[in-house]
Amino acid sequence: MRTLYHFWISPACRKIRLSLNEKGLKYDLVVEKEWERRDAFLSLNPAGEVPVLEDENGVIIADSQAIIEYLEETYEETPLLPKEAKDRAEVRRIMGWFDHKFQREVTDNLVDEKIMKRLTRTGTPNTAAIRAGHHNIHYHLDYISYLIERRSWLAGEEFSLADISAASQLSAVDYLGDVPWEQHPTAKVWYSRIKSRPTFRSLLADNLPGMPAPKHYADLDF
Ligand SMILES: N[C@@H](CCC(=O)N[C@@H](CS)C(=O)NCC(=O)O)C(=O)O
Repeated sequence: MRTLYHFWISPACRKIRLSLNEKGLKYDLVVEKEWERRDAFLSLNPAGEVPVLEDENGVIIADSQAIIEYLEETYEETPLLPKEAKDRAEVRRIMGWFDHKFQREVTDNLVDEKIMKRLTRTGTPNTAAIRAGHHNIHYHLDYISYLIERRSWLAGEEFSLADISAASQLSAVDYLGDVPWEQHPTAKVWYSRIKSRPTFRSLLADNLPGMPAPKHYADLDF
């Protein structure tokens, strides 16, 4: 069986869960509290980070981008990257935007401060960081609206890994109720289209022990 070592609220892990779901690949989820630095997990990934995928052929891959490329090259039936090199480059540009820029400017400032610090008992949330996260998210939602006003999906006419990367980040912040959807109706419509995909259902069923999701989180007409 295929196994994914993950943590619920991790955008990098959500990116892999969504990609496996879109490709119709079955897998078992193992919750890995990576901060506990288990020897058995460090032997799978010396970087000590989730996600880590153990494929049914025994191949073990760490790092979400490496896993994504492996899945695209190994399971080609449902491609999540377009054919043309210029279009693939645009998908990768937008993936980078959300995996790194959005993660740094928004997710780290909100999810890490409000959830991960509590789980890992590494101090109290930094209010300046939280304020910055609330401020920065508007710029990113404006950019999503700008793209969606010109394209069907973020990187072009097809749903792709660009939408998966962005939705993985936003869904983690939405778990906190910190996405100002009302002020960004075009971005909200884009997210509701993704939220209603059957492949997204498992993410909407997440419930962190002791931190239940806000009502609208799993609501398709939020
Ligand atoms: N480059 C890695 C980073 C993933 C990552 O940041 N994972 C976080 C959880 S979201 C983690 O495991 N952090 C533990 C650590 O930094 O030690 C990837 O894309 O898979």
